Amino acid sequence: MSEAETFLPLQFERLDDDTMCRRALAFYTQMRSRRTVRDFCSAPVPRQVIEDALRTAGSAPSGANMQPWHFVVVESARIKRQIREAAEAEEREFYQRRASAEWLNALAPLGTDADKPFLETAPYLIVIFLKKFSGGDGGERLKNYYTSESVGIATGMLIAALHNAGVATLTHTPSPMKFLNEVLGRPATEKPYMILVAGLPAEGARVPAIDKKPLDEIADFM
Ligand code: IYR
Repeated sequence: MSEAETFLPLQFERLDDDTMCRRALAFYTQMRSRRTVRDFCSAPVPRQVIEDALRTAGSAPSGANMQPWHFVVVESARIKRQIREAAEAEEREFYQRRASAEWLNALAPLGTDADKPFLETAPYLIVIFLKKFSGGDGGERLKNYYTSESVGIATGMLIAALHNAGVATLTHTPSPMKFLNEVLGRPATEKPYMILVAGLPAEGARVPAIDKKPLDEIADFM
């Protein structure tokens, strides 16, 4: 049997129904308290928290287990400034020219604009790259599969892990994001997927009065 075909017994904790229900509700209660934060303070967060949250992200399922993600954690004030400058240049283009009226309308309740001070104030910018290819053992290129699904799942798990640890996040996607390859020295086979801004909210931070749809609007049972 080749190494690829080695199987091990599954480690699985069988829960009774009561425990399942209790844990599902407890997790939902915890997760629904998450809000996207746009106003960060510069208070530090232990590096260990970020490392363990990234381990959680790295445990996500992925197409053919290719794990088509790479995370660059930016703590350097100099690099954060470079990212802010490049991102704000793209955002000014977006808000002044590229965005349709319909898009700007949809964004209005969020109160966003081209100024992105959080790119410098937050202690961490976690830049997530999507890897179209993986390096094979012999230096050859291996194609990855379902990359956007895989990286989306890993990113969701990262957000949940950080929230669970008391870290606020903002999913930020300046468009286009190509500048991140250059600033962070990542190869052209990697596509910038998102900047996850992570840290603690500023004192008195406010969030838009928006809500999530109820279950009966987002799900059907047949
Ligand atoms: N990237 C821009 C615009 C933006 C777009 C969407 I869709 C949002 O949900 C939020 C913002 C910005 O960051 O301002």
